[in-house]
Parts: sequence; structure tokens; C-alpha cells
Amino acid sequence: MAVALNEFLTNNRGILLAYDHGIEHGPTDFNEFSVDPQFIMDLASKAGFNGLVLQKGLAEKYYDGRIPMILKLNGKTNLVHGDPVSRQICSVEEAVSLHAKAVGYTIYPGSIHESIMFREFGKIQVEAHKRDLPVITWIYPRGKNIKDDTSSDVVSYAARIGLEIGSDAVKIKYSGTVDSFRWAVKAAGRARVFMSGGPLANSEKDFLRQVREVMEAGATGVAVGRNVWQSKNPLKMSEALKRIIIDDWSLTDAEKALV
Ligand code: FBP
Repeated sequence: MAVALNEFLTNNRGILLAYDHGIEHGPTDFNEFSVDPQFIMDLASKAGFNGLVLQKGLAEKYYDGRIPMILKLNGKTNLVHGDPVSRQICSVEEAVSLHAKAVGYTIYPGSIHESIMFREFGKIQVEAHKRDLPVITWIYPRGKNIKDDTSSDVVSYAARIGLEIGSDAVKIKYSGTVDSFRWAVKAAGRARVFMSGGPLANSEKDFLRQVREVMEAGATGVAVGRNVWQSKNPLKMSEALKRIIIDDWSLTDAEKALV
């Protein structure tokens, strides 16, 4: 049985703050504020995010329960090259004891190691559902066989994989147009779709436009990191995002929240 994501939704939509970059990329993504997990805890709660994504170490030392937490159960660094594999480093049981309200897991379909991740995820999904925890999968097609990981075909394939393997929600990259993303949302069926933010966009307006488009396409929301905490004013950026995602504001109206 699927597990609903209700804890993470407002008006049936959700905005999640991702902060697992310390392991995935190292502190190079951070500035003097965002390097401090306490800054992110305060931001997530002040800005009213629906959820916060953490790895175990940050959850143990900083999580204070102010907003629902999604605990990532696997992770990898970018120090190893070649086809990626991300193995489990934390258990569902630990997630429960750290008061997580959902668990997250990344899969790299297309990697020669994809079967390891599928298998590991299969066990996690069963265990999480037994505990009534929804599972959110980051589905990022990668590896030498993947030429363009944001092409329409690849993104919709990623979305469908999420549905097939039993994810309650999938986190996928933006495919660049409303129509192509609408197809991805359709392919995900009853699995909810969150767009993954990606590196800092050329401008705040560009990023807000992308978010407006994925919402037009039927996404549930976004799970975003860098485009919030690397922005000039993370609180204002979060506000603008909430206006689009939760309140369905137009791009023009939401932009006013940036000033
Ligand atoms: P961003 O919004 O900053 O892109 O965060 C989304 C995310 O999936 C993080 O959860 C994760 O740490 C990172 O992107 C992984 O990035 P990469 O594309 O390099 O694997």
C-alpha cells in the first residue's frame, strides 16, 4: 500500500528544502551562512517549508522537530567518478528514532550499478511502509549511457521508474517545457512529483518561471536547495516560491515577494 504524504502538503502541494549537499558535493555549495546547519533549520522553519531533507548526522545534531523531516537513507560523494552508485548508509529504524516523517533514497537508473540501488530500495520501501513512512525517491538517470539527463524521454522515464518501484513521490529534474513535464507527471501516475531545483539559475526570475511551469504541468511541488539558500535573500525567495506553489500565484505577482 502507498503511504500518503499529507504531513508534507498544504493545499495538496508541497515545498521541501533540500540540505543533503554536504555529502553529495562537499561544502563548496555553501556560503558562510548556509554552511551552518542551524542557519538552515531556522530558515526552514521561518520560511514555513513543508519539509526538510537531511542526512543522519545533521538530523542527530541539529533537527529540532519544528518542521517535518525527510531522512535520506543513502548518499555518495562526487569524489568517485564513473557510473554512480549510492548505497544505504542509514536504516528505516534510525529514521523512526530520529523522528523522520518520510525517508528518501536516490537511484541512478542507467548506471551499470542500478540493480544494487533497486534492490536496496525495494527492501527499504517495504520496511518504511510497515512503519507508515512515505518513501520519496530522487530518480536521476546517470552514467555513461545517459547522454542528456533532462531530455523529455529521460525525465519521463525517471518519473515512471519511481511509480513502478513503489515510490510515494519522485523527485526529478526539469525537462525544460510545460508539455514535456506534463508527460512526466502523467507517467508518474499516482506517485507525486517534485521538481529538483538544480544549480543556481541565471536569475531568480528564471527559477521562478521554471517552478511556475512545473506547477502548470501538474507537479505537487519542488524539493529545492541551492536556489533557496544560495539566493541573495533566502527568506524572500522561499516566500516567492510558496506563493507560486501553495497559493498558485502568477509569476508576475510572485516576483513581488522578492523585493
Ligand atoms: P538542489 O535544489 O540544490 O539541486 O538540490 C536537489 C538535490 O537533489 C539535493 O537533494 C542533492 O544533494 C543534490 O541535488 C544532488 O545533486 P546532483 O545533481 O549533483 O546529484
